Amino acid sequence: MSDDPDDIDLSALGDDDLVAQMHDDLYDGLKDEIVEGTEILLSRGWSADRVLNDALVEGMRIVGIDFRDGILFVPEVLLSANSMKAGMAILRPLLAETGVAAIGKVVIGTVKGDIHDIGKNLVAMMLEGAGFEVVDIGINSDVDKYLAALEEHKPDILGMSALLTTTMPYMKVVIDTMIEKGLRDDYIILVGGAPLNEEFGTAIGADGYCRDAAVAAEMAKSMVQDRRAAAPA
Ligand code: B1M
Repeated sequence: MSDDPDDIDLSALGDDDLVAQMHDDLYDGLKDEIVEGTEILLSRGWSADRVLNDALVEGMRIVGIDFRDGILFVPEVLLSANSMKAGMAILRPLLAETGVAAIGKVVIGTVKGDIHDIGKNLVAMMLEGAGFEVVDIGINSDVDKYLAALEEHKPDILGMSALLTTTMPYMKVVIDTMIEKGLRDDYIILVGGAPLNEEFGTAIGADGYCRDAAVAAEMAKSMVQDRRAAAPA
């Protein structure tokens, strides 16, 4: 806490006011305050996923609305995104704390032309929390990058993320290339991202569309189990 009299003492706020203040701080891109708020909520016994959903994801949803409406612009949203990432970095080990052997492996990346990675990172964290080993190949991933990662890591699942209506069709390019190379059926393919829906997932030939990170973790678990159960002994 600084000595500036205008500074708010976050630790003096009740839970609801602190969460509301964190939404404002995320909006204003105040990374240190988001880190502090995250730590305070955890120290008050909040679970990591409650902090994530109520304080961070909800705050980012508000940022998204004003970005859409032209009230916030790219530099401001980048500051918000960096603040969100700083909060997520504190939560990551807590969400991944399952202590069980990996139940499967996932390669995940954001598609070519798309640099949005907050949702993908969240999905990766939830998958780790569900017991998966996750190989994150990052943003702006072209088909060669996906194929190289599949070849190198031999995962059970390929996960693809897209946040733009202009980049989501690239998921089909990756799947079609896998079909051409005879690789498609070796992997479970899950897709997600705000502009997608179930119909799109089916149309491009994915095995599943995941509305959010919790759905991704559930779907990944059940699909890997089903596939193993169906495999010849
Ligand atoms: Co971007 N952006 N952005 N942006 N941005 C959106 C997506 C947009 C909807 C904003 C808006 O207009 N309302 C809009 C897209 C419109 C459209 O395509 N129809 C948009 C635009 C237009 C742009 C630019 C073109 C702006 C510009 O330059 N003029 C530009 C594009 C850059 C590029 O990619 N080439 C751009 C840039 C940026 C920033 C760099 C400033 C920043 C990204 C920072 C970063 O990610 N490191 C940014 C941000 C932050 C957003 C919004 C505000 C927030 C996205 C986010 O992080 N959401 C976003 C508005 C919005 O979505 N409300 C917006 C929080 C996150 C937890 O949710 O990503 O949906 P989400 O992930 C969820 C699910 O979708 C799902 O689970 C996640 C967790 O629950 N999921 C998966 C996601 N991926 C999955 C993969 C899976 C499974 C589930 O695999 C198995």
